[in-house]
Amino acid sequence: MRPVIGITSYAKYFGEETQTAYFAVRETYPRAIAAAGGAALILPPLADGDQIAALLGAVDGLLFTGGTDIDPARYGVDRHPATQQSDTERDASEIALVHAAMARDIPVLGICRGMQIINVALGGTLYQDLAAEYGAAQSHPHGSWKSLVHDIRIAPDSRLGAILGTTHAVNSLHHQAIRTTGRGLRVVAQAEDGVPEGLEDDHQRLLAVQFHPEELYGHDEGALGLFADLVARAQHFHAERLSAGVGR
Ligand SMILES: [Mn+2]
Repeated sequence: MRPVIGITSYAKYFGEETQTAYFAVRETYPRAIAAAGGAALILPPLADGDQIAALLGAVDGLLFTGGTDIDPARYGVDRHPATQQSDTERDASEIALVHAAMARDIPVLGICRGMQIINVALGGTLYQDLAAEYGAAQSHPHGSWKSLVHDIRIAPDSRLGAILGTTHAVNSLHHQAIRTTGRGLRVVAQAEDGVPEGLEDDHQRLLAVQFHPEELYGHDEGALGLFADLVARAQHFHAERLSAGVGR
């Protein structure tokens, strides 16, 4: 049976509607999970702890998606003018989800903002704007989802390295990046200018990337491999939970 992968969504306003948001996610995320052999379940960004506990009983893995910048108050710094408007409900919900997932050893994949929220949830910090605060040598905020804008170099002893090899061409649609890493996390991939592009934990529960494999999986085996890896870890987690008699 396909493992169930919970996918984080966010409030989005469509067209003329400015009073009532929809909880939405780009279709590429659930499509990539389905293509990799999983079953996608879209989760609302509701922060309540009891709901999160119940939802995590229903999923075998979690995918933290891309989106707007995290409120810099979450990592204890003043807001830079280039930082986008915050979604404080989403921040709170996803940080609680990270903590709950880590406590339960639930397999996690983070993408773009997803990598950043994992890092911030575990006490790490971010560059709020690469151009202003890092002096990046490369253009990371590139407008096109499908363009392979820069290479990343990947640690050969990492899980990411086993999936992608030691170098991989990626798209790049971010103006923020990891500055200091959170507890138990390691940067396992960097762009040529040193900007962190991959993150893992010490226990192989958690893998995250700064680029967008969900836009590339159709023609990039490595990108599909990231979702297949999450699905495989989720399958393993599900089997372990069954054998422990916990069920869903
Ligand atoms: Mn980049």
